[in-house]
Amino acid sequence: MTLKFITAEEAASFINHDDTVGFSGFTAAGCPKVVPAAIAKRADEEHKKGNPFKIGVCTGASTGDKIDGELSRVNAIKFRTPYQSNKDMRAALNAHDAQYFDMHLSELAQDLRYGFLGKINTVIIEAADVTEDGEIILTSGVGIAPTICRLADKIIIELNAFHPKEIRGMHDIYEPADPPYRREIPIYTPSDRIGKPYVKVDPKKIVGIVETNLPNEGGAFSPLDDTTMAIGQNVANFLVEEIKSGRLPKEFVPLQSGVGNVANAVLGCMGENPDIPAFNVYTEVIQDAVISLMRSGRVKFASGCSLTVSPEAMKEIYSDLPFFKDKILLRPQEISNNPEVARRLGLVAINTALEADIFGNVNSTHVSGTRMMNGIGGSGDFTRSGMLSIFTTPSTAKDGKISAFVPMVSHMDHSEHSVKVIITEYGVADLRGKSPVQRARCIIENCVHPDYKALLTEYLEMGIKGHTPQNLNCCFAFHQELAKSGDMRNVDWTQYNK
Ligand code: 0RQ
Repeated sequence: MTLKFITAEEAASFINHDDTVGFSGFTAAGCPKVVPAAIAKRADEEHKKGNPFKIGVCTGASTGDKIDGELSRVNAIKFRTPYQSNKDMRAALNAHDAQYFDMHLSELAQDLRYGFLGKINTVIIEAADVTEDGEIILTSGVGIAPTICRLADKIIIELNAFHPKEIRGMHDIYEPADPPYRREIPIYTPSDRIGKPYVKVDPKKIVGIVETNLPNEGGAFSPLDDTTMAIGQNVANFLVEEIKSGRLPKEFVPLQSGVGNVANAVLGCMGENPDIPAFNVYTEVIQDAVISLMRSGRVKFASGCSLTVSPEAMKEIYSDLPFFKDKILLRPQEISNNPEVARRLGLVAINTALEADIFGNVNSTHVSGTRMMNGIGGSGDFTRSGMLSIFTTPSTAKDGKISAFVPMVSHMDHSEHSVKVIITEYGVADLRGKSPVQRARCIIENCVHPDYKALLTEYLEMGIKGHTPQNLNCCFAFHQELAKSGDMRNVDWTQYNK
């Protein structure tokens, strides 16, 4: 079958109002770029003519600005799942212009197959290569691409020459069967290859190919500050002690680490620590630190869902593919984040909290309980299933006006039953085996900023009876005070405990 080349505008004409569109990619890595922009233009034109034009958007995780940014700025998103981190998308969903379903990333592909989220009409897939018999070589992110390619009626390919065809071999495409036929996922070490290097589709479904030559969106990391470095070092030192005491095996276990500056710094600090053996990574986003640690031999292998790296790191990988290709596997998020595999491999899972309460519950998503920040992403997949689940956070935000530790989280993503360790720039709270009151004392002593220690100790000592001494009159006083005076440090318990 001869494949047909079309323009981005022609591709956009296949998308109709009310469609659900699936996009390849995971973070900005592997996302299509020119067709989404053409859809946004089309939506804008339809709106100006007085016609409705809004679509559902399903992709692996967050996207580049070309999808979430451009589409939400023209109010063209009806429904969005499973994760986002774009400021305009965030504004749209907090204003209810778009309905957002914040979900565990490992579950999306199967929920689509089960039919829980309705039909996917068309998919737009960024590819490094495509053959006439329907073999698609993905680029730097896999996400849900294999599943949505199978489920959709129409496939549009963005063939992006920025990604070399020689990337073939870096992907491991595998889709489990659905119950009652599902078997174990046969991954026993992070480097186990279980699938194919390509996504195979019926070529008749490919309605057109749009040629591009564009790098991934998304930028470099901020320079490391003292707080980030201190958190990174506290994590590395804690893990060394865990190995020395025999609670972690001396060969170590694979590591999962979340996205962002803190996660990147943690990996960097672990790589530099001579008491931590060279390690494997089994994670969702492979960040810059992993690439430099591969060069120095400190990271042996990385399995992930995307190469969420700076443009410089991407260039380095593509200029030396023979070195990196046998050290990296990119898998669908159903596999990279799979709870069965995370539990089997015994991951150390390190993710970031927005806030935590003194009893060990973690909020990763909602500012002051109401405003969505990004979403739970993969943090729940790994926290619940890893061998050792760690949350990191700076002890304060906004110049100290916000404490990361509050009496009760204003929204809960990870409960006290899953959170094992919390680490800030001040130290480590090891919550394993502790009662709620013991956990609170441990967090206040080791993690809380000095400005908030007395306030939180007073809260704990109010004389409330019960296993978890939560004072229902004033458990949200920190948040109320922030709304009232703009500074949680101004809390006066007598004003709230009435
Ligand atoms: O605000 O952007 O205005 O400066 O929140 O905070 O400290 O820069 O941390 O960028 O690592 O984000 C939890 C959001 C942390 C992220 C979260 C303000 C703070 C700053 C960002 P500014 P930092 P990060 C892998 C795993 C959930 C998903 C996940 C996240 C901004 O890590 O989305 O883990 N995690 N996925 O000032 C009000 C508070 C605040 C606060 C911080 N308590 N109240 N604002 N801020 N604490 C990724 C994937 O799944 C793909």
